[in-house]
Order: sequence, then C-alpha cells, then structure tokens
Amino acid sequence: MPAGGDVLDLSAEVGEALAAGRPVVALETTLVSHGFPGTRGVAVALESELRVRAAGAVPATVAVVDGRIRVGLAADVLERLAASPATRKAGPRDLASCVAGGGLGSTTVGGTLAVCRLAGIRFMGTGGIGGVHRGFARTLDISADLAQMARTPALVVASGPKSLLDVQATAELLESLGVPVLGWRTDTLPRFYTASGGPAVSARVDSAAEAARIARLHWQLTGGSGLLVARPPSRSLDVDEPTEQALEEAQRAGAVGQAVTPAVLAYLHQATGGATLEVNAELIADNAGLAAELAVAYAAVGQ
Ligand code: PSU
Ligand code: MN
Repeated sequence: MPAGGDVLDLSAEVGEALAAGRPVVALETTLVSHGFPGTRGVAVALESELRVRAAGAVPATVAVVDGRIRVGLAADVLERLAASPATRKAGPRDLASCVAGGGLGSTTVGGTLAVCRLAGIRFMGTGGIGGVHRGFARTLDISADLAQMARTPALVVASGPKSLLDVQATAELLESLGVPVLGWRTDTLPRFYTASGGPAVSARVDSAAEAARIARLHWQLTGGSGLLVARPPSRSLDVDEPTEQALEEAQRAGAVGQAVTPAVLAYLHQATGGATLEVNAELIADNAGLAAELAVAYAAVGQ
C-alpha cells in the first residue's frame, strides 16, 4: 500500500512536479473556512497560489473532500470549503475520521503537514502557526501544529505563532521538540500581526540560499523534523490590548479546544475595524511567496 493508502489524490500538476523534483509548496485551508469571514479566505488562498506560482513553484493546497485527501485544489473546492458550515477543522487527529466520514475538512497547519509527509512535500506557507495557549498550565491547550512539526521533514514559513498565544512558551516548546526557528532577516520571533517584542530566534537567515542550505543540513543531520522560518509582517500592528479582550470574550462565550483560535481571530477582525484582517491576508500571501522562493532555492541545489 502506498503512503496515503488509497485515499490520497495529488492533482496532475502537483504529482508531476514532485516526481520531477520541481519546487512544490503546500498551503493549508483552515484559514479559508475558519480564519476569515465569508469568501474572503477563498481570495486569500487564490492570492497565495498566485504568489507561489510567481516565485516559480507549484502550489499544493490541501483539504479533505468527499472522503479523499486532495493535494492541489480547484477554486470551486475552496468555495465549497468556505461556504459549508459543516466543513471540519482538520488537525492531524481528525484526518482519518474526516476521510471516513466522507465530508469536507479544511486542514490546519498540523493537518497539512501530516499530508506533506505522505506526499513528500518539503515546504509550506501559512499565516501563523498554532502553539502554546496562554494559561496552558490549566487547560493544556497546545496546538497539534507543534507536535506535527516535530515529526514532519518540512519547512514552514509563518509570521510566528498567533499573537493570542503564549509566544515565549511556544518558542520554548519548539526548542524542546528540536524544531529550529529561523528568523527571516530578523533576530526575534515575530508575533503574527506584530513584528517586534518576541523572544530570540534560534538562528537568523538573510537569504533564500542560506535558509535552503540549513533546511537540507537539518534534514541530513537530524532526520525527520521540521523547521520554522519566521517572517515578520510587512505592516506591523500593535494588538496586545484587543487580544486580551478577545481572549476574555472567547472565554466568556465558552469557546474551548478548536473553537478558541477562530473566535479570537474573528473578534480581532471586528475590534480593529478590519485592520487585523487586512494584515492577516497580506502576511499569508507574503509567506506563501517566501516559502516558494525557499523551495526554488532548495530545488536549485539538487539532492
Ligand atoms: N493562520 C491564519 N489563520 C488561521 C490559522 C492560521 O492566519 O485560521 C489556523 C491554522 O490552520 C492553524 C490553526 O494550524 O489556525 C491553529 O488552530 P489550533 O490553535 O486550534 O491548533
Ligand atoms: Mn487547541
């Protein structure tokens, strides 16, 4: 049985690129269904795909569709993911039941990475990774994104952990898991909407060639774990105060588990009059473009 059993469908374009060793960048879909209101997430996903192509790589957007894991999606599938209230947020633990159930699942960073491992995709772009939530000592709410990064040999480009998290604790856990945090032209870990104020990164990289070389060495030296390349948002927003309010509001509304992140993002989008929404959309596309640049630099050097 091949990796992925008989439920993994690569689009022809993605399959051919992978077979030929050409650069491929995986993109998640939770941001399509749960990260933005209405169909804005579809536009963000399509823009991300354009940016990946502009940099010379093939976009591989991932979702669970009608009982299959699909890698490389058509626009109408993105629209279905955004439109259906039944679309499940699919982390690593949810993939199997989502496939078995036959419905729609939008993959988180962790869910997408699990699929990267099956398909042999080495690069992925997203907005912000999940991480250690504030108050984790009581709730033990720690995103499965981190554990999946620890067991997937793929490089993730993101603007750090989402600002609603405990960023310092997230950096500590990434260190424990052996996941390098490479600052893209920065010495500190960006905090999603906010470029500054985060802890030190484990190393800084200033060029795509340097990042690609470190990724290759990391995989040769340590085997199967991932790397985070943390790229500060081009437009930085200070949202520390509304984030506190958003977290209080989410708690008051009884949001727990998978519901916390979407609830907080939605509150912030409202509370900032759409400012976080614009920055969020921008940084997701920018990170996709950078992931593609790194994938291209990696492929240029060959095996
Ligand atoms: N980045 C965004 N918007 C999002 C997410 C990331 O800009 O909605 C999603 C990602 O899919 C990430 C998930 O994996 O939120 C984390 O959710 P949780 O904290 O429940 O693991
Ligand atoms: Mn969680």
